[in-house]
Amino acid sequence: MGFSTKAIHAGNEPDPTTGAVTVPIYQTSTYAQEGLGKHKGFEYARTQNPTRLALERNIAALEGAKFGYAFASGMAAIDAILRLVHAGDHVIVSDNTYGGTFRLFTRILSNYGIEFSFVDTSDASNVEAAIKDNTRMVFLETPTNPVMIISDLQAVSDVAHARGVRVVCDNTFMSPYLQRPMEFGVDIVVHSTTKYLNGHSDGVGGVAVLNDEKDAEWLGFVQNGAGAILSPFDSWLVLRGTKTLAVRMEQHDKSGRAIAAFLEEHPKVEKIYYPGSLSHRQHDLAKRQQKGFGGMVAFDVGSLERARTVLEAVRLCTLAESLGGVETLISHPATMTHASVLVETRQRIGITDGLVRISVGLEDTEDIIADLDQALDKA
Ligand code: P1T
Repeated sequence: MGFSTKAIHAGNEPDPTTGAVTVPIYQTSTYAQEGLGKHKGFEYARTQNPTRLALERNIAALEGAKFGYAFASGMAAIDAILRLVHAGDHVIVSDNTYGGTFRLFTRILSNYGIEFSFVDTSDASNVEAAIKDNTRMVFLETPTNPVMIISDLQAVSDVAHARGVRVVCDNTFMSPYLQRPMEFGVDIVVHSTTKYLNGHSDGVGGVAVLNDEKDAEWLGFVQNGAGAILSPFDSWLVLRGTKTLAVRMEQHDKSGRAIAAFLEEHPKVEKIYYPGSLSHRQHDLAKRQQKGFGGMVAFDVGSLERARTVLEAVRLCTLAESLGGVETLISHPATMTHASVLVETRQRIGITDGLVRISVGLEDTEDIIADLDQALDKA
């Protein structure tokens, strides 16, 4: 079955009571039981909800996984996944991740005896070298937010599995349409559904999918036990979003490539970060494990002053955090999404004061380019 067929039908069976072709929003907190211990598989809405279940099945199918769990945000999904490790365990993390992931690991979870090592996972031998006897997880983000560093999913999975370590991949930037990490051996895939999966900038959510039965059972237990579930309405919005994921990603990818090419030639732009560009040092790897390059582009204009000018001069692009929606968003990682990352780390990775990030939306490509062009002219 093709990707779009799955996106439209997996988990989306017509409603058994009415035949409604769209899964209804089951806005209920509980379910009537026929007798003690006699029910239809639904007891209480934190534990099970048909709309959420439909979404979990849908995204699991798109990533090629058996099990899926939807959470109240991408961060809640990542937090739940980290409940698979315990005090005294060690986790290896890509040294460039979304700032919120870095903050969760270093400011919250490290207080509970979990040890984190941030390494450059773009070279699998760095991961291999960082594995210790107590390493239980490798957490990858690829491409990374915002400087688009790629990790070789197969190579990292191979070195981790050789030592019995599970591999998690945050696939938010690509969506399962452009990259399916499990096909390269990754054990758990996580998404902020807030982004491409929802696609319309109207809901916050997260999802984790996996195949291992024991880990899945525990993740389901954590979802219910800690309770950071996705609401029925937000589940429904994401279900609606994934139906058009393929066509949206095609257009994000098409415009992303055109805008990266425009920026690369622009005299005011010192450097661009886009895996689709031939100048990206990992272009070949990106081509191997991704179906396209997507709509996230970052570029450096050399100074905070020039970045501010661009960010404040755009008219069509909206200055805002987040990404993956229909409208083009522009942001300043150093002071916005990655403000919680240590300054030294930011400098080393390339998150400079002059770095600007664009989430290329679905407006006409030439309109986005014209807007960036007039804003860059002022810088
Ligand atoms: O915002 P939330 O749904 O909790 O998702 C967190 C998250 C996780 N992983 C990646 C790769 C992300 O980019 C994010 C959120 N990112 C932004 C809000 C942003 O503007 O980059």
